[in-house]
Amino acid sequence: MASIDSPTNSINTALAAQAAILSLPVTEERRMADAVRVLAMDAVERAKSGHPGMPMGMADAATVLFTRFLKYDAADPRWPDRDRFVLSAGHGSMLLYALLHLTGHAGMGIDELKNFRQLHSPAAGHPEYGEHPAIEMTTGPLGQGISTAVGMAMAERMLAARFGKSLVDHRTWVICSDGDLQEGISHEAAALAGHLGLEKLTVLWDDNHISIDGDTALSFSEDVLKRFLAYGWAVKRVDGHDHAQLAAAMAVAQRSKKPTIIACRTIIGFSAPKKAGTAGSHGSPLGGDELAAAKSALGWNAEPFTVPDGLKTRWEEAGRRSAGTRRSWLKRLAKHPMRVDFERAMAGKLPENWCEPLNALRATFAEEKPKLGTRIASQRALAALVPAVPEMVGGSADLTGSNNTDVKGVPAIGPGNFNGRYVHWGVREHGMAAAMNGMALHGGIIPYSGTFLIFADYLRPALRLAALMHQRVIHVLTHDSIGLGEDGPTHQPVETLASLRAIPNLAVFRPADAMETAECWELALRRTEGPSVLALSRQALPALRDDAAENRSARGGYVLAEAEGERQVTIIATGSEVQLAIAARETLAGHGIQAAVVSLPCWELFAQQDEAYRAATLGEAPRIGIEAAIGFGWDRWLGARGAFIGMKGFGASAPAEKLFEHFGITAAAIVVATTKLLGQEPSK
Ligand SMILES: Cc1ncc(C[n+]2csc(CCOP(=O)(O)OP(=O)(O)O)c2C)c(N)n1
Ligand SMILES: [Mg+2]
Repeated sequence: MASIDSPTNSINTALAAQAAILSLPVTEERRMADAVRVLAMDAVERAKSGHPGMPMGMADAATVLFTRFLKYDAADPRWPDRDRFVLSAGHGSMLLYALLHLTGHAGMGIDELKNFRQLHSPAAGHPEYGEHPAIEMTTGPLGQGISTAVGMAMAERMLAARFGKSLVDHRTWVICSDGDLQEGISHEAAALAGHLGLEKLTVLWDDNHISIDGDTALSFSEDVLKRFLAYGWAVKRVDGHDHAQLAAAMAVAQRSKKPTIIACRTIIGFSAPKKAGTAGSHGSPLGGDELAAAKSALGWNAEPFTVPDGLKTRWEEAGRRSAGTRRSWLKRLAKHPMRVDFERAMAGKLPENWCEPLNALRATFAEEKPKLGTRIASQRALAALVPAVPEMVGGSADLTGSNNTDVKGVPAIGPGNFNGRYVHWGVREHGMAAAMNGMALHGGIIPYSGTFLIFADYLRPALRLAALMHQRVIHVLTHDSIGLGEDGPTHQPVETLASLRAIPNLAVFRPADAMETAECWELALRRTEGPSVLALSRQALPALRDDAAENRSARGGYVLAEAEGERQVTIIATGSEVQLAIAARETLAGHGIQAAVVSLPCWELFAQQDEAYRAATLGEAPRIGIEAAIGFGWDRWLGARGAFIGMKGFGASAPAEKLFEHFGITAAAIVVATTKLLGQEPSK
């Protein structure tokens, strides 16, 4: 298809190229691709919204992949050794739904396609994880899919190293678009994939030269394949409508010793006589006339939402292509000495007695009452957990020594070596978080990360997706306030906690001492329904607890120190400020004011407690909140008669103690605020 590559890339060139392709003899496989095209056109037309262009353009590549290369069995979409397929360009969701329908997956019948984009349909606007078992992940935010796939490919290599090739030997395939490759996250992830040599990862790039604003030349002029070559990838360029070329390139990718990207030069909206090759086909229905003309150009006569029997049969055969491979795998699994461990790991179940070493550590903390930065306490927790939970894989975005995420004797993976349980992610927070999602989605791995809390902003979109997809990923985010000191306001989070607490289904833990840190680690690991953040201090914090019997953080908040007698005030604090609340309580008692201190390490868990528990914990006395962060969200706990002590703007560069003084986040400030709130001078 030389003509389409003319530098002008005009609509005329695209239409001429399209006419040339359409004049070729029609093969059965082309017909199979046409079935994908027309289902996409029909569903978008019926929904009166959606993105027909991408499925129409990539139908050929996807058909070659799903009929000749992808290892899957429509009868069991969760088969652990299936190839993973990620539709990174999630707007092209109808491509995926059409493929699942045609290959005979249960739960994606023609009625589901007719309900594309309607409430409760598994065929949602963008692919949503959990809506159908064959949807490997939620996509739509461009760049996330390809980057998450890197994590899936890493997980495959690491599990193959642990369980052997007879149980784990599959590939990861991605279809991505121009937008995916423009997004920075994909650069991070692709660089890492090249560095690690993830040879079983293949990306099919829908190189259609079109995005929403028009020709990609408006903003996209680098030589993408040269860039990937420089990352250490194998690269290929094919006519994305030529099945033989596509198949040859995929076969080469299967043998490659490097990750492979195949630029599939396509025509967006292929077959639409007016809209093909234009942004007009990207994100809206073709319209009745154009749709009819597209079908006629393809020689497609069937009624809407109907696929001629012969074609449907061929597709269903493709959906069963690997059924025998799956049966052999099941036999191998049944006899495998590691079967029980493999099944447990893939099911996300923790090993028996996994918590014992952590309980022992908590007993030690109760006994020794160590004064530790909670990041150091976290490292002690990891030293107890990581040997006990073989699925845990740690890492840091180049801050291992600061995040304290490493465990002695636990090796890191590296290029070509996946026999390790630690990842040096490099300074790639966003890519790290997406790849961690991929590891969790793949199954068999519980990933935890490290970076500074402030750089949560560099990974937020992936964290948000983890929350949306209910994935257990754990982010160890240290240096959690002005308490980090001299590095100054660029490094001091002030709004970060509030912004993370605003993400639904994310648990944000901010433990106050070593004991709470160990408790929060236990809770994060038990939390199978979503991601957790551990916000940890750089500075050392005194031990506030000497009881280890109960995990008191489990209720999200609890009375750490009750008032002597009737409560006159309740001081609520998190993390490093709980010690200030305790100090203020003592001073206030000296003034004859009886204060209770509530530690609130996890708002989300506290909010889930019953009303009676929350009411009893928070009490009826006036409340003071203290946290070295902005007060956004605190009114939720403080009630009408509350006061908040915290940050009002950015921090500054100075030793930590000076900063707490300077910003008035002190025990003395709590005392002043209390007396003001109670309308009384402290009695002498
Ligand atoms: C992070 C992100 N930014 C913006 C969008 C909105 N959006 C959806 S598709 C698209 C670009 C379309 O171009 P391309 O990726 O080449 O897809 P094609 O039109 O070729 O199917 C944009 C900007 C998005 N989905 N994700
Ligand atoms: Mg494009």
